[in-house]
Amino acid sequence: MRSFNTILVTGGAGFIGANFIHYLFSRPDFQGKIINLDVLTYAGNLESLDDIEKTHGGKRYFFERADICDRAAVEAIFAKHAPDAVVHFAAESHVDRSILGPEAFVKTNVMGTFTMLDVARNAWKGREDVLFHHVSTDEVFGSLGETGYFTEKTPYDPRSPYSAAKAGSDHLVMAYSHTFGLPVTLTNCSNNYGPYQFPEKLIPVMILNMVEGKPLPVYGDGRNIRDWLYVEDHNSAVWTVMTKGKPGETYNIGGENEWENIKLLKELMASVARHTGKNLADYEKLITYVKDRPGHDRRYAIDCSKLKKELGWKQSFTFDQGLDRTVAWYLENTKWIEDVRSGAYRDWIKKNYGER
Ligand code: NAD
Ligand code: TDX
Repeated sequence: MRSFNTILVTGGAGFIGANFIHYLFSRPDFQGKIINLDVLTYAGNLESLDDIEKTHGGKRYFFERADICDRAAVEAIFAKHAPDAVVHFAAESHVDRSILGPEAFVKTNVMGTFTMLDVARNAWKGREDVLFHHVSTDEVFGSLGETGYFTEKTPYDPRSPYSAAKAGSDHLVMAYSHTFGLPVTLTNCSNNYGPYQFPEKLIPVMILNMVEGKPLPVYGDGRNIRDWLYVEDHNSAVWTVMTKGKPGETYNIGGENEWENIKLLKELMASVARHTGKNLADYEKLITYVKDRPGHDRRYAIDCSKLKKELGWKQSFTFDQGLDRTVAWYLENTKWIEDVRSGAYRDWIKKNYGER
């Protein structure tokens, strides 16, 4: 089992990264330091880590504002903190935004990943007691029909600018392993949900629109299928692969929990209704079918048996438990929601870190 002294987490102010930092600090077997490298795009929010900053700031937790495409800045962070592991979450992550403006996706996901890899290779100079873990998505495998699953051997077939740029980053990671011997692990995960997810993704959009009595926009016929995983289960899988995975290998992570969007929405309505005490009918009347997402992948489903069999990981949260926690979190954390939506938080960033 590998252990690490100093872990450089990129994108730690985003949804999964912030949950990962909370998760690591809750683990008794991790006593090292975490460096959070994040440029704070619209999707990055340091409020998600206020409690961590208070408890561990300046001792075991350090924030560094930098762009992963900025080689000099990344080199300086490596020189200052000497990490022995990188967990690379930073990315542009929203498919709809990649359709509206693909360039940022190519820059951050491809060039940014290249920069992280190349700086790590130069800083680590052939060391074997280090690890670069790359966090990727099931979307690189394309779209499934009614049957079948993505395995680690499924050929890549990305179909949106987001998934194409993530596929590019995955190829670079494996190339750095094969060509330069950089110790890497790579995971491809299905759709995550949970606290701190930016309200542009399906589940938070729908929860907040229900509470505010706004239309619930269902793309196309609502019958696209996603495999949903509670974010803490994703992070326990990432940690399992980092500590026990074989360098140079890829592992699929999934919830084994497929839902048609429209059916998922009905589950979510029931959960929100339980929390708010409102009638289900009040939410059902908000369902609004809208124009489909261009190139909308029909079905994703992950076979994660390699991770389960070889490394002994399993999911800990049922879908009911995960949804219940997520709904409760969005109903309670109104300040976080107001701040990420209003731009008040962006003003705070400008004041403290300057214009970027
Ligand atoms: P997110 O959009 O919530 O967060 C991304 C974070 O990266 C933000 O804090 C942002 O400020 C930071 N960032 C963006 N560009 C940067 C740059 N150039 N330099 C430094 N920091 C930058 O994303 P997320 O949903 O937390 O996803 C994290 C990772 O997991 C991504 O690589 C994504 O592809 C992958 N993933 C996500 C899901 C999902 O369902 N959300 C599923 C599988 C894989
Ligand atoms: O308002 C909506 N209405 C709707 O019907 C939104 C935001 C989405 N949808 C549909 C599109 C998808 O079929 O819901 C499904 C989920 O959509 P998203 O939340 O945008 O996620 P998806 O496109 O599946 O991608 C997510 O999972 C894989 C993450 O955003 C990616 O970062 C991750 O790699």
